[in-house]
Order: sequence, then C-alpha cells, then structure tokens
Amino acid sequence: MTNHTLQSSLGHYSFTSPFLNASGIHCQTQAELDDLAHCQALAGIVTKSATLSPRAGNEQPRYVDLANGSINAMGLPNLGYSFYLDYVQTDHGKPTILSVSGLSQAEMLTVLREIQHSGYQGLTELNLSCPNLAGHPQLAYDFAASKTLLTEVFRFFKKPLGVKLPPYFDLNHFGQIANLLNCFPIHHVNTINSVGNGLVVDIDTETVVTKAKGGFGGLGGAMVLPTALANVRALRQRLRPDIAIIGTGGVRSGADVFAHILCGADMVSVGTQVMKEGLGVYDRLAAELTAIMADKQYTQLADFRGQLKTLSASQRSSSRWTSQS
Ligand code: RRO
Repeated sequence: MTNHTLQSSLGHYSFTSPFLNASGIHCQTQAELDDLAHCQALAGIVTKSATLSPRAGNEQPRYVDLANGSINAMGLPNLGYSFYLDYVQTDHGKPTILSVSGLSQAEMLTVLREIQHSGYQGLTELNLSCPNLAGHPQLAYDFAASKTLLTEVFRFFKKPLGVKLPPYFDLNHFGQIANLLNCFPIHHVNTINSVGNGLVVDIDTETVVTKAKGGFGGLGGAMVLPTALANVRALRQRLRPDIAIIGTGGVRSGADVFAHILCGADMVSVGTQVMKEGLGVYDRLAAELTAIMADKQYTQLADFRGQLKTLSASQRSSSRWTSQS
C-alpha cells in the first residue's frame, strides 16, 4: 500500500505507530527494556509498574499461558522506581511511559513526588488497578478513594500523568469513573488492566494453575477482547476529548488493533500475545493493520478512529431478513 501512515500520538507525544507493550510484559529488567528499545515496530516503551522499593513478587507459578489467553498473579515484581526512572531518562529513540504503583496511597504519592522532582519529561502512568496483591483491593474500583488520591496527586504533580484502569462491567461505573477523571488534568487513560480474580482449573490434577491467592489471578488475551473494546468505547464516549486512550486487552491480530482504534483508542498495547509470540508480533500486527486499511482505502488511523457504528432499527431488520432468506 502506498501513501499510508500508522503515525499516532498521545497528547503532544508523537509515535511512529500505535503499538506499545502492555506494562508488565517484557519490561522488567534492563535486558528486556533494551529489547523493546531495539524493536523497530514498537513505537514506545512502557515500563513494569514500579514501587518505592524493589519487589520479588509472588511465588511461581505466576504466569500461565492458556488456549484463549493467560492468567497471572505476578504480584508486582519490579526493580524499584529509581531503576525505571533512571532508565527512562536515557534516550532510547522512542517515547517512554513510566508506570508506577504502590501498596498504599502514601507510597504512590512518594514515588510520584520523586518523579516530579526529577528531570524526566516523558509520560508517567499511575497504575490504579493491580489485581494481584493479597489484601490490597484495586484502587480504581473505589471511586471515593481514587478521587482522594488524585486530588492529592495533582496538588504537586505537574507533568503529564495517565492512569491505568481495571475493566468496568456496568454502564453506571463507566459514567462514575469518567466523571471523576474528567475533574482532573489527566493526560490519558490506559484501559484495560487484566480482568481481576479469574480462576483457571486443571481437571487432570484437580488444582488451580497459579500459586498465589489460592489460584485467583488476572485474565488477559483473547478472552478479554470484548471487555477491553467495551471499556475503550464507553470511556471514549464519556471522557473529555483531550484525554487520550491507550487500548489494552485481547489483541492477537491487526483486525483486533483495528477494532480498538474503531472504538476510540489512540494507541494500542499488546500483552499476552507478546508472551506467546515474542516481539516479532509487532511487525505482523503492523502488516495486518496496513492490509486492512488498504482494503478499506484508509490512509491514516484518524480516518476510522472512534467511527464505530451501531445498528439502526432498519439495519437490524434487514440483516435478520438477509439471514432468513
Ligand atoms: O504484577 C502483577 O501481578 C500485575 C500488575 Br502490577 C498489573 O497491573 N496487572 C496484572 O495483571 N498483574
């Protein structure tokens, strides 16, 4: 295809394509991050969510590949925020998103203060949705607590800040989280984190498949695609237009990337499929997305971003008629 571009942006940050890694995927160690830096089809680097101090994470097994996705109970293993803050302050030839979290609101605030006082000028993302910490509920499911935290954060944090959200499953909750985020100078939302507290059962051994939390863990991959698309779409319909959206969840093909963008995603990140296929996945996704765009005679992502159509009454009856004829 000639004359097409996959050029993307998040606010004022430009990217050569819409492709990011999902935080947690191939982004914990120096070597993994360097692989991301050298992966040409990957437009930006997202770091593993970092805490104040290094963490070993939960016991193994803590990530299991499934036919239709994955389950993980990693438990926030990371090298501590100062490693990642150093890493993103070196030029890697592409934009970075520094993901941070914490076991308490006080810890999150401390880490964000350090970033505010540093020389880092890139994007930061506050993970409000880690599903795998025993005894620590996902903050973004508590709207009042999220509001209190963001109020405190934006008293001092003046750099571009996004939030990583868990999936919501109720239209009222989409409205509540969007109304809340619309009150703050949020740069972007990244939706969705894994679907929390699924349980995979091996009937041969009659056991769970991951060790921590009695086998409960976050679900990702193909099985969460419709949930991810719903969250991208519902939030795009409710958030301020200047709040960008990173669509995460269930991407296996260029068609899935196309669907995320059709629902309103500005960028798209890939998690489980990188675990299954390796970093070569991004070249394949770019080729597949480009082929779909060529077929539809789209030359840029803006030609179809957010343009998802719903079915009118006449379309519904005509398609029923067609299927019956
Ligand atoms: O490390 C994890 O267990 C983890 C995190 Br912080 C997250 O945000 N999402 C996820 O599926 N696993």
